Amino acid sequence: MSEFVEKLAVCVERGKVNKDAPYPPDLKGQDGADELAKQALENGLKPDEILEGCILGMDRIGTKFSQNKAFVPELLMAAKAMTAAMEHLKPFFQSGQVKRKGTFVIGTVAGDLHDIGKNLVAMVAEGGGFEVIVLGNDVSTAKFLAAVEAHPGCIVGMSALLTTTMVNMEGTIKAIKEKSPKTQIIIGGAPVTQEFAAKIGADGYSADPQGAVALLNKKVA
Ligand code: B1M
Repeated sequence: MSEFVEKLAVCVERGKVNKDAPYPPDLKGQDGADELAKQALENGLKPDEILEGCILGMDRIGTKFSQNKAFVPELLMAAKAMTAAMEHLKPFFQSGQVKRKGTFVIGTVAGDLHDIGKNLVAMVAEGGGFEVIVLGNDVSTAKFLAAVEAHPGCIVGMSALLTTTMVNMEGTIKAIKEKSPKTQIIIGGAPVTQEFAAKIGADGYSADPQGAVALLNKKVA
C-alpha cells in the first residue's frame, strides 16, 4: 500500500477533514483527507486506490465503534473526512471509471422518525464502497417499492427504533419480496433482533453499522 493511501486511511479513521480542521488536536496543522486525496491524484495514484484508503479508514473506525472503542461523534467526523476525500473522486464515479460495490437503499420504516442510527449506517456503508440512497425516515412501503424499481439490483436496509414501528417492517418486506423476490433486505435498529429478522423474512440483521457493511459485502460477493 502506498504511503498516501495509508495516510489517507489514518485521516479518515481519525476524522481529520483538512489542514485547517482543529480536530483531532494531535493532527492540527497537518494535511487532512481533502489535501491527501488531491495530492494522491496529482501523484498519479489510481482513484480506486484512493477509495481503498478511505474504505480502510472507515473500516477501522467502524470496527472500533462496534467494539465500543469509538463513539458516535468520532464516526461522524470520520464520515466527514471521507466525504472530503470523495469529493475529489466524484468525477471518476460519474464517468464510471471507479465502480461502487453495489447500491444500498436505506430508510427508517413507516411511522418512525428516528434517523440518527440509520444515517450512521448509511455513512459507514458509503465508506464501505457502496452507493447509498437515503430515503429518509417514516418511509412508506410505496416509497421503498419505488426505490427498488428505480435501482435494480439494490440491497434494501430498514431501520426501526420503536417496538411499535418495527412491526411495520414485515409488511414492507412482504411487499418488496412479492414485487421483486430476489431483492435482499437487511434490517436493524435498537429493538430489532436476529430472531425477529428471521421471523419476518429479512435476509439479514445487524446490531451496528459495521455489521451491516459486512452483510452488504457478503451479498455482493
Ligand atoms: Co425517541 N425513543 N421517541 N426520539 N429516542 C427512543 C428510541 C426510546 C428508547 C426512548 C425511551 O423511552 N427510553 C423510546 C422507544 C421505546 C420503545 O419503543 N421500546 C422512544 C420513544 C418512545 C419516542 C417517542 C414515541 C416519544 C414520544 O413522543 N412520546 C417519539 C416517537 C416519534 C416517532 O418516531 N414517531 C420519539 C421521538 C424522538 C425524537 C424525535 C425526539 C428523537 C429522534 C431524533 C432523530 O432521530 N432525528 C428521539 C431520540 C433521539 C431517541 C433516543 C434518545 C436516541 C435514539 C438514537 O438516535 N440513538 C432513544 C433512547 C436511547 O436510545 N437512549 C429514543 C443513537 C443511535 C446511534 O442509535 O438508532 O439505535 P440507534 O442506531 C444504532 C443501532 O441500532 C444500529 O446502528 C446504529 C449505530 O450503532 N442500527 C442499524 C440502526 N439502524 C440500523 C439498520 C441496520 C443495521 C444497524 O441495517 C439496515
